[in-house]
Amino acid sequence: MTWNNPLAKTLKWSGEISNQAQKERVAQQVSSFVEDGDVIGVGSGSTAFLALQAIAKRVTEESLKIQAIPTSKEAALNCAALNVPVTTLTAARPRWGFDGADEVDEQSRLIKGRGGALFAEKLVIASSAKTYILVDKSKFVKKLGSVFAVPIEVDPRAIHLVETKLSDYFDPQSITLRMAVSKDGPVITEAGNLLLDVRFSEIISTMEKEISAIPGVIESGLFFDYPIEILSV
Ligand code: ABF
Repeated sequence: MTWNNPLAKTLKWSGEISNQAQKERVAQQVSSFVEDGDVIGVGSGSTAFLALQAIAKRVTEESLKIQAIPTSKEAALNCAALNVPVTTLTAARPRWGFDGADEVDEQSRLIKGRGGALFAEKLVIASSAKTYILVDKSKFVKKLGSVFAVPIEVDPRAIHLVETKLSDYFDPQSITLRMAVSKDGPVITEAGNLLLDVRFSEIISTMEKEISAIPGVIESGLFFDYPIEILSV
């Protein structure tokens, strides 16, 4: 019996993709790295979405066997829609992976997490031997935090504690609880947590570790010391 994948027709990026031509070029580039038998970490965001499509095309055309480890439910659904088999970090270690970013500085330090999937993104990046960070030119900044706030995922029970500690330790310019687009309530992450978007006057190299050490912080969107390679046009 033929199985018509019911998800295939759901494959569409919600909204407009900024700098799409540049993102498609890096997506094409990363798709050439796929080898038969690969286990690949699949990031979130529109650039990763384009890369996944380019990879799925090669997989179909060349009958490659790969497994994906998605970093969000959305990425998992896209894998399903493209007939890319998925596995988990408990079952396999990614040989490599790909993901996007919001900001990249001159030392290849990143801010990630605009889509709210930073926790899984960090787990997959930290578990992979290498992750290609796919960025268009708009993502490069001289000073980290120039455009985006730093997202911090927080257990709801610790929201006051974390806000207090962040204010005591770093004197941030602003701390905002991320709200749903409908404004009806806060964004709840896939792991059931809240997100704080924090603007700092300066982001220093010890900050990722210091923020993670606050009880109740799940992860921050600072990605400082991981085996990554920036891929841009
Ligand atoms: C994910 O998608 C996030 O960590 C980052 O915030 C975002 C980048 O989105 P896009 O590729 O759509 O610019 O990688």
